[in-house]
Amino acid sequence: MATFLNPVDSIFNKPKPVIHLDQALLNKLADGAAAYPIPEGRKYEYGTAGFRMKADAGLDHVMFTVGLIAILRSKKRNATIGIMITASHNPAEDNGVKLVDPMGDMLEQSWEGFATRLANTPSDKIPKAYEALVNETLVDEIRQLQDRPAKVVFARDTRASGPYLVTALKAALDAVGVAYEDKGILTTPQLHYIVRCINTEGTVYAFGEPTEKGYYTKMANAFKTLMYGRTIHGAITVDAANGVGGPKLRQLISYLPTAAEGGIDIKVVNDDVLKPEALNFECGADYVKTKQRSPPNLNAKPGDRCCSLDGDADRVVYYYNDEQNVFHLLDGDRIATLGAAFLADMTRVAGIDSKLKIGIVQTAYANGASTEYVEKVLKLPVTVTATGVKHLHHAAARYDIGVYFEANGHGTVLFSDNAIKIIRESEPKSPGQKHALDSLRACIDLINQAVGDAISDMLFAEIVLAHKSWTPDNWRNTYIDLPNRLVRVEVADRSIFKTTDAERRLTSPKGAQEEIDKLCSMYQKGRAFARASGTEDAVRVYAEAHSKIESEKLAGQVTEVIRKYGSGT
Ligand code: 16G
Ligand code: MG
Repeated sequence: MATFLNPVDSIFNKPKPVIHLDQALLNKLADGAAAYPIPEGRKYEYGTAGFRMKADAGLDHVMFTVGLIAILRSKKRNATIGIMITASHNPAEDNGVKLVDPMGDMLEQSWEGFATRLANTPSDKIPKAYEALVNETLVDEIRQLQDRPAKVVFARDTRASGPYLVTALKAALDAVGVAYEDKGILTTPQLHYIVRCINTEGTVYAFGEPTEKGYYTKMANAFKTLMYGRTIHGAITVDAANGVGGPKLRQLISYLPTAAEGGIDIKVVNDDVLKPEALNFECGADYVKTKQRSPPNLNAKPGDRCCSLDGDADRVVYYYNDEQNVFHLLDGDRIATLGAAFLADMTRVAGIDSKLKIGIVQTAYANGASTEYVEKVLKLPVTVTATGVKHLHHAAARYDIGVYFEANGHGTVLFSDNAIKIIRESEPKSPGQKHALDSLRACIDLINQAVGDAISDMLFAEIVLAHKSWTPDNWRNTYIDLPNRLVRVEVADRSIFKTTDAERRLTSPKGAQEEIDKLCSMYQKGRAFARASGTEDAVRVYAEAHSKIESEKLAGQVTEVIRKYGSGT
C-alpha cells in the first residue's frame, strides 16, 4: 500500500525514532512497581486537586506512577518538578498528591491525562507503559529528550500516612535513578515557592532563595517595608486546622516584628499536629466556609479578627462576631476586593495607574454584590472563569495586576513582567510616590505569586486593614453580601450536566437552563446556576437573591429542576 507523506514529512522524510529503554531499567521498574499493586476494582483520576483518596486504598500505587510522571515532565521541561503529598481539607485518614510545574504553578492540563493513564496501569504493565510515555512525550521528528537529566523535589503535610507514601514515590525515582530532594514537611505553597525559586535561580526572574528560610525572610522583609509607619490594631487569631500551617506560621512569626516592635500579634490556635484525628476536625477554612460558623473552640470576643487556614495552608477565610455576637464571614471575595482596592490606590498614588491593567478574576460562586462592587465602586474589570485554581490563575495572568480568588479562600495576586518592570523602574517625584512605589515593590515579594498561599494572603489582608485603619465591620460594610444558598444534589449521572459561560449556564440536559432562567426572573436579584462537582459525585446548585427567604426558595426550586432532569426518567 502506498504511504502518503504530509508536506513536512516529505521535506525531512524522517520517521519519528523509537526509543527502547534498557532492559536493566525495565527490570528495575518491574521490581519497584510490584510492591505497589492496584487494589481490585480501583480507578484513579487526576482531578482539580490532583489524586486524592483514603491513604490506604491504593494511593501507594499512585505515588509510584506520579514519580514516573514527574521524571518525564522534568525532562520535557528541562526543569525541576515538584510533588506535594497532601489531602488539604480532607479528613486525617485521606491523603493525596499533586504535581508542581516549573514556575510553581499547577501541572499543565494536557499532562493530567498521562498521570491518570499511568496511575490506572497495573504494576506488571508499568515498565512498558512508561516506555510508551517516553516515546509519546519525549520524542519527536527533530529531537529526543530522554537523555536529559531529571530533577524532582517533594514535600508532604503532617498526615501520618505521608512517610509511607514517600517510600513508594522514592521507589520510582530510585528505579529510574534520577536526582531528587526530600524537603520534608512543608505547606503546599511553600513547596510551590521552592520549585519556582529553583527554576528561576540566577535569571532576571529569580524568585528567592529556594529554602524554607528563604521563604520566611522574603515575606518578613516585605512585611516590614509595608508596615513602616503603620499599626495593626489588636491581635489576629489564626485557626491552623491542626495542620501543617500551624508550625510553619509559628516559624514565620519568629521572623516578624512583634506588636510592640510595630509588627503583628498573631495568636495561633488549632495547631496540634501530633493528634492525627484533630486535622480539619471542627476547624479550618472549609469548616468555617461550609458551616458558616466559627470553630467551636475559638472563644473570640466580639470584634476580634479571626481567620482559618485549611489543612495544607493554601486557603484562608476571615470572620468575626459583631457587637451583637452575630457571626460574619469575610471570604475569598472580600480578600480579593480588599487587596485589589489597595493595589489600585497604590498605583494611582505612584502615578503609574494608566500604564497598568488591574483586574479581578472570580468564579460563578462569587457573591453578586462583590462583582457589582468591583465594577461600579472600584471600577475594575471582572473576569469569570470555571471553578478550580488553574482556571483563575491563567485568567489573572492576562492582567498586569491580576487579583484572583475563589469564594472558598483559594487565591493570590499575579504581577506581569511588564508590571514588575514598571514598578521597579519608575522614578518617584514626591515622597508620596516613593512610599507607594516602595509598597508596591514589597507587595510583589510579600504575595506568593506561585500559588494561593493562606499565610501570605493573611499578612497581606492584615497590612491593608492597617493601611486603611479598618475594623472587620468597616471591611464588611464596603458591600453587603446577597443572601445565598449552596445545595449538594445527588443524581443518577452527574456527567449529563454540561455547562458553558464559565459554568453559569447548562447546555445539557436540554430544557433545564430555560427552567432555571424562568425561576431566577421571578426573584429580585435572583441568580442561580448548577454544575457537576469536580471532586464529588454530585451536582452543586448555587442561588442568591435579595432576601434570605427568596434565596432559599430559589435554591429549592432549582434543586427540584436538577433532580427532575437528573433522575434519568
Ligand atoms: C478543588 C479546587 C478548588 C475548587 C474545588 C471545587 C484546586 C487546587 N482546588 O478543590 O479550587 O474550588 O475543587 O470543588 O484547584 P467542586 O468541583 O467539588 O465544587
Ligand atoms: Mg488546600
